[in-house]
Amino acid sequence: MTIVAAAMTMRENDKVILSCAVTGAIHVPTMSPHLPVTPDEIATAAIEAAEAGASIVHVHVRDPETGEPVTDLGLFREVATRIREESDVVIQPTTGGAPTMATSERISVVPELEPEMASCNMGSINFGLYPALDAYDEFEHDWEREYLEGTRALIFQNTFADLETVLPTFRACGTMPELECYDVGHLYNAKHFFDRGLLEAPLHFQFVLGIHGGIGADEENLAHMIRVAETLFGDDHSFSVIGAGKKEFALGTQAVNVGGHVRVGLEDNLYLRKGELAERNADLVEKMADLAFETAGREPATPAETREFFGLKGASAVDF
Ligand code: KMH
Ligand code: ZN
Repeated sequence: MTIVAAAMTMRENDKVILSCAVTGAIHVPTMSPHLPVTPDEIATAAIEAAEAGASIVHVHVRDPETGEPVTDLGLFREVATRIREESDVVIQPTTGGAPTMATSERISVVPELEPEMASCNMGSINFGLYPALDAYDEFEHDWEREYLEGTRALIFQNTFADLETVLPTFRACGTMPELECYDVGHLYNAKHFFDRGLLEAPLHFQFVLGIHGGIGADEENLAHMIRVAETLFGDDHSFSVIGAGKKEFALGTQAVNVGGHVRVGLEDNLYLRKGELAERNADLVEKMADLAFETAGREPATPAETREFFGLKGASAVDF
């Protein structure tokens, strides 16, 4: 299938930047015994993912006892410090947190850690996790059912006003925003802020396909997002793709074949293949690295190459 007709002008990189999102806030512990929960489990998963080829690790934290997503800055620092003891991987904290958290709470990790990079969500959406309830009769922890059920009536809020506060915070901290776009309109939101000077090149997008409330995880949808980004941003941008759920590897392969980058990890997908839970985040990274090489001859970028490509301030400029 020809998925992008015109020649691409986006920023080129022969290597593929693999990100690994090791735990997130979408899945609950009942869904997989392999979901990292404690700071030690999260850090170990991140270190192993880096060893398998990820040059960025995307980090959320959870209550170590219950696995509930939290924004505890002490836990973020603990995880980051522990990763840094053993790896030079780019540590990318979330500012998406969980759809249940306030925007002001979610952004607080940026001024606290002043990381090289953090996720930045480019628009509001419904963020429905409740369909997963059908697959489970019982839950390990009391909070899980209510958490999933609550998303039926919840908006993941990232308004224009929110972004008018969030984007200057990134800039003040020297933190590069990775722009999470859950639908095509979010690219136009990014264009709006780019034109106003609140975002500056180079821009790096994470196209998130497959969230219930955002664009579906289909090849045609990804091709469309790539085309729109190309039209709006040309050589000012690069992109990576999350295929949430079972399309993780199909959409990842589509992305690498046209010069894009890929995120995998238990935040987005619990399965290594149909019916087989992934035991380690590193196994997902390894599988994607193999696919990228087999289908496009692209090797994983090292953390140093990723820092250079994005112009990140570097690990030595970060205090953890
Ligand atoms: N949870 C994903 C769908 C964030 O943490 O800021 C996207 C994400 C956003 O990782
Ligand atoms: Zn996340």
